[in-house]
Amino acid sequence: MAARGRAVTRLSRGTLPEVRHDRVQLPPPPALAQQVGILHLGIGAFHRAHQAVFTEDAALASDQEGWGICGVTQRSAAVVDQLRPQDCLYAVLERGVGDPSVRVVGQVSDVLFAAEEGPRLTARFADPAVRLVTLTVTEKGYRRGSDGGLDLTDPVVAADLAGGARSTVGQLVRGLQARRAASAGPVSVLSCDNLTGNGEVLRRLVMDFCRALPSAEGDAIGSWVEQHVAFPSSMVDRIVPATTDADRADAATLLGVVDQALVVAEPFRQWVVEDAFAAGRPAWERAGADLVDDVEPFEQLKLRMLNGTHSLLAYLGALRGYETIAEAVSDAELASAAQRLMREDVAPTLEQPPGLDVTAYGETVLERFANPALRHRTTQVAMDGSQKLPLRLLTTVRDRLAAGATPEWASLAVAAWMAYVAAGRDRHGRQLPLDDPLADRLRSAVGTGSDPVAVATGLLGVREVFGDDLRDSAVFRDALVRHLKELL
Ligand code: CS2
Repeated sequence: MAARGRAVTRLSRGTLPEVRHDRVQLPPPPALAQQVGILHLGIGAFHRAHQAVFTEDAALASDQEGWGICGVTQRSAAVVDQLRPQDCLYAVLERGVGDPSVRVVGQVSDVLFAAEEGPRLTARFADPAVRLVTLTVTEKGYRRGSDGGLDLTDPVVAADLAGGARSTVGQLVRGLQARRAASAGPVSVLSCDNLTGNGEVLRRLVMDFCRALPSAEGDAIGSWVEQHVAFPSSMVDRIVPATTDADRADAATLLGVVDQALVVAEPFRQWVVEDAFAAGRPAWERAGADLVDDVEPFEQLKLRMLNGTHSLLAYLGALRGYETIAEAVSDAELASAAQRLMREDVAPTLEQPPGLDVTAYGETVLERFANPALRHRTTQVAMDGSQKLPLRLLTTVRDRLAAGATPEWASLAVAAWMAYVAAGRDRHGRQLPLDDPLADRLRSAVGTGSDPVAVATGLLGVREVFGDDLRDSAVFRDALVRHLKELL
């Protein structure tokens, strides 16, 4: 491959000597991560920039072998093509204030494409050395119905119940069945997605799947899961925008070699994990993670303050024609809306997490959003609104309504999502992508998209998003219509 007129080698174990040792943090020797102890479902950019980094730092700090990661990609073989030729090495390009920095991570030691390598996946589940299954499959990957349980009407789930293993929960249960058959021992399943009570949620989905199997089969695996599988909760935080060609070019200059599996991230990272594992865990506390008894206050704080505000800025920002979150938050009106959402709507609903100041947390969030070097696109955060809003904004709306208050700013955020769906264009007439598993339903719910009352009523009728309670709340509807009149 040629770049800037010179031959450029691709990153791999064999080419590590060509990496610029003076300015790049190199991975530990391969022995540290050779033995796979973690099976990770959903090896996208987020996992590589977050849990893999914590795990490598923990292994290094405690000189602990046996927690190498086997990454599973669910939907596309592209990740395998990026990682396999590089011996699963990749770099994390950190963009903060000042010059970017780069490190090469070696904690991932295997990667597989679930759709084409089913037997290898099963073998990993059945391997006693694997003691932890971690997940980043995004909100929609859980395939929950409107009651929060597994959506048994989902065709992929139905196919999995008939013997397949394509959905995340189907894959998990089929894998756990193989583990049981192999007597491979207890295991922990750790969700690292932005869901409230993600451990409990996942346990419920797994049990729902077991119960929907033919009864003898379902009983057998269901009671095995109850006895042998732990589902700790965790709160994950690091802003990881989609990698661009410009990022890859910058990283190549810093590294001296080309990395096709590069990920980009902000310097900040946080991981709060419920310390309730069935078969051990890496010494993540040695890498700066917080191992606690109860994750819930941290999850609420993060989802409502950070993710809720992120969505507000994404929809309002995209409508105003801003390409990035940093541009959106540099607009004084939007920054003020973000602040007021956190202060006036979210903060009163929060339980104070131990050792954390909610106001200071909010300020840090806005500083992180203002990082111009990240170039996190508004339309990326705007994706999958139907899946994200209930968790990050509608929880706040419900709590405020129950307290007899009008959630003005949370309603503005929801109205901005509605306007984004209904208008489909920013104020310069440029098209806004509607990337959402419910896209067709949402489009038909908004009608012509220009009448605020019709837009609010149509979208409030999407039960998976709003339930019956919010559809029927006059206070919420009035607030939405008021904001939509401005926005549309
Ligand atoms: C963002 C999150 O895309 C989104 O919905 O709000 O991915 C956010 O960047 C992370 O949760 C930060 O930890």
